[in-house]
This record gives sequence, C-alpha cells and structure tokens, in this order.
Amino acid sequence: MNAKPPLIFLLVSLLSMSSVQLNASIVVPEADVIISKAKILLPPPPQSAAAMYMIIENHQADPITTFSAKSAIAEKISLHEMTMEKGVMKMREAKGLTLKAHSSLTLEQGGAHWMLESLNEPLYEGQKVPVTLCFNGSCQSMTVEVVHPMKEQQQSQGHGHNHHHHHHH
Ligand SMILES: [Cu+2]
Repeated sequence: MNAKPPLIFLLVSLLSMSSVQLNASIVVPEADVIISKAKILLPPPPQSAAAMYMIIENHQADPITTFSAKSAIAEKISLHEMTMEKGVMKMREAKGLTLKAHSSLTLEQGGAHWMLESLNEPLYEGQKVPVTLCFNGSCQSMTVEVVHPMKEQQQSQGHGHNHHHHHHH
C-alpha cells in the first residue's frame, strides 16, 4: 500500500506546527479553564449551607457539560441555578447546564452559584477554603476566601490571588 508517504508527511507537518500550537487548548483534551473572582459568602447562623461565586472561563475548543466541586468543608457541593416560579425566585440544581467553547459563566449573587451543603465546621471571615473544581471530569484545586456579605463589594475589586490558570498534561 502507499500509506507510508502520507503518514510521514502528516507527522512532519504536525511537528512543524507544534511550536506554534504548543499552548493551544486543542493539544490538551482536559479542561483549560480560568477561575476568577471566587468567593464564599459567610452564611448567617446556623451556617447550614453557604454560597460560592466565581467566574468560569472555558478556553477549550469543547463545551463544558459536567460541573462538580468538592471540599472537606462540606458534605456536598452542587451547582444551583435560580428560576422564577409563580413570581418567586427559587434555586434548584443546575442540570444540563452547558458552557460553550470560548465563553464564560458568571456565578454571582441572585444568580447561579455553587451551594456548599451540610458544612462540617463553621466558616469564618477571611478563611481560605480548599476547593476542588471539576469540569468535564478534569479537576483543579484552589483556595477560596470566605468574605462577609457586607464587605463583599470591596473584596470584589482588585485582589488577584483567586485567579488560577491550570494546564493539565
Ligand atoms: Cu443554592
């Protein structure tokens, strides 16, 4: 068969492309996701649950179709969305949520959020909570600061240390 020359040609063209494409998300099939402005709002007593907000940027060529999170601080973390039911805002688990390629999702007060359920210990202001986030099953760990709802406004300006950019190989 004459399969060899085209294969070699393909390899050569891939190699010559590699210097340009090395950092392109298409080379790495796992998540290439940037998280910014992450924060957990200090919940009122008795602190049964807490909401976590962030901006999720999907820099992959593929959509993100599964979202999950875990932390030692909570029994369970689920992604919630807000819906209007008979004039009342209600939250429910966001199932079937998709974050398109090269787009971002803003989780903010009054909208979609991560819900930290059944907290294992009381949270305190300024606490750095280790959280693992998984997108399409590819996970990254980060710490998220607990902020007081009343001081939240100042916190959201400046402060770059919640900005994480991970490449998985
Ligand atoms: Cu919720």
